[in-house]
Amino acid sequence: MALDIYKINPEFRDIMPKEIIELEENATWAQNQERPRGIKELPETKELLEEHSLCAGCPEAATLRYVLSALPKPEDTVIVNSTGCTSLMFPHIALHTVHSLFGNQNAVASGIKRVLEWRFPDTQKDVVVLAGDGATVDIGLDYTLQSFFRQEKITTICFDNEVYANTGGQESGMTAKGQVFKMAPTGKKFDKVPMWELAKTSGCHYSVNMTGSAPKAVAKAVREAILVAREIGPTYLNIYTPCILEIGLSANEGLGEMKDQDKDRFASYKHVSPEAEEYLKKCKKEGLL
Ligand SMILES: Cc1ncc(C[n+]2csc(CCOP(=O)(O)OP(=O)(O)O)c2C)c(N)n1
Ligand code: SF4
Ligand SMILES: [Mg+2]
Repeated sequence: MALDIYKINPEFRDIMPKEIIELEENATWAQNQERPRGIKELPETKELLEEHSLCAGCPEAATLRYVLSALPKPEDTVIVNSTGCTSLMFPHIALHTVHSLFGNQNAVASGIKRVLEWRFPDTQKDVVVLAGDGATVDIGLDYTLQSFFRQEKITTICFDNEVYANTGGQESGMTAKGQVFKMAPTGKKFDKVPMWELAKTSGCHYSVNMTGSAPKAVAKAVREAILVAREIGPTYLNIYTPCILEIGLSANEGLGEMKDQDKDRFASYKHVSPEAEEYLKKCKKEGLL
């Protein structure tokens, strides 16, 4: 049983911190366990991420919670991260995570996926990359695309805040044309790279562009992307999680910004290959979706 990974040794139970006991007793784990798992359970169950050191109200933190709540099999999932604001949450996630050198995340994830398939041929292990736009589309673009070209069975999630936030506001390929940042004072000179389209052209079987405004929509995309990656090939999610600090919004304004962009630059884009579509129908019949 995969959940045994988190069973506390009875001899140590009375000295365990309350948080660890709660994690064993109240977290939602895989779908086929007694307790159901999904976005609806999020308000009532122990979360896999409860604390973080991001700015108050940062949409990345809320969206990561939705992502974690939607993993089909969290105890058998490895999440690969890269340096950036997202990496400030990773030490607090109660799952297997790997921090890779900035930009290398898709190469590292590809290796991990291959080794896991070889080491655990009878267990489904999901490998998910979660990194910022600077890591995914700028400095790591080569590795991102190569993993798509090679049809690595991994899911790549880009938290697109359209800036190098963690290093104080440089423009990235995902920054919108004309945008001025502290360290891009003359404004971006060319258009935002449509990474979701590039993902499709480069071999992704499932590619979505969306914002983090709607928890259920994020959860659905995450689950579909991971299931397709298991059986068919690489999948990509581009999720707008604005850096409220760099665009001058206050802590309670991130959601409104995402909602505004749902109708504008992040109006929903979804590509599903014919093979992936067939497979998702099968998953639905089997109750995996
Ligand atoms: C190899 C390497 N190059 C550069 C850096 C510096 N660095 C740290 S975070 C970061 C920006 C991250 O931007 P992004 O991936 O968009 O994530 P965000 O902080 O915006 O969430 C950079 C350039 C580093 N840590 N390691
Ligand atoms: S700098 Fe921006 S992306 Fe980073 S934690 Fe703060 S609001 Fe979030
Ligand atoms: Mg960024």
